[in-house]
Formats: sequence, structure tokens, C-alpha cells
Amino acid sequence: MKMTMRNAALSLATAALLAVAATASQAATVVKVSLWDKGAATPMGTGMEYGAPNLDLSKATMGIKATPDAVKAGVVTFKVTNDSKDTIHEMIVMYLADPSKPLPYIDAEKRVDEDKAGDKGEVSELDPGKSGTLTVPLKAGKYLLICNVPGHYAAGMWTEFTVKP
Ligand SMILES: [Cu+2]
Repeated sequence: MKMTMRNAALSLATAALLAVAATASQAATVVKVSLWDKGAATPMGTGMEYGAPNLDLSKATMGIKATPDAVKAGVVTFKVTNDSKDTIHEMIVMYLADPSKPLPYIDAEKRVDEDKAGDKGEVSELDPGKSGTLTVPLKAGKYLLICNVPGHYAAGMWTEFTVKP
């Protein structure tokens, strides 16, 4: 088929539009994240960090739920809501370079060492009932979504998150 210059230009424009649409649909990978707890009157647990021995997250009094908990590699938007009635929470995306190892932890501060841990971005310190979003490109691998308010990570406030190739 013969193509005139004008048709060729139109085809290019269409191709460009399709490329933009493809990028936009990739960017639309949305993950809903709920930050929850059983109320400030409920004592926080300890020893429930990722990789802890005899881990039983069913005992956690606070946690993170991601829906879905696995996505394809690309741009991901986390829509994070603090569903607590009385406690500030946050969500940090941590890349697990080596999933067999625990995250580096600062015992004195009862929190993960964010600088050493593979921090990919966060929605920091949401008041109860508040929401925030984070849009970040993620490569394939294992991740944790954690809350790094002091004590919360060891209380079990984290969840595994998978990015597939
Ligand atoms: Cu928290």
C-alpha cells in the first residue's frame, strides 16, 4: 500500500498517541493500602518484624493491607488511607535486595534504618482518617510496605509486596 506524506504523518501521530495511552495505562496500576490498628488502648506487640523467629502476624494489633499485593513492574500509585481512629501511621516502600535478610534496624529508636534499607518512597505520618498517595516506578522484586513510626514495625505493621517482571 502506498502512503502519502500526509497519511504517514497521521500514522505517526496515531502511533504517538497510542504510546502515550500505553504509558498512561501503565501508570494506572493502583494499589489501595489500608493502615489499621485495634486502637491506642490496645498494647502494641513486639518481635513481629519481617523475618522474626516464630513470626505470628495474627497477634499483631496494627498492620498494613495492600490490595492487590502483587503488580507488574512499572509505575505504581499507592493510595494510602490511615484507617486508625487515634494513631498516626505512615507507609514506606522498602525494596528487599536480599529477602533472606531482616531490614536494618535502629534498636534505640525502635525503627528501621530507612537510609540503609532500600527506601523507595513514602506517604509519611498520616493523621487518623487521612489519605495520601505515592507514585513510584518499581522494578521486579520483593518489597515490604512498612510503617516506621517508632515501635510499629516490630509490632507487625508491615506487609509483603511483590513486583512481577
Ligand atoms: Cu504505624
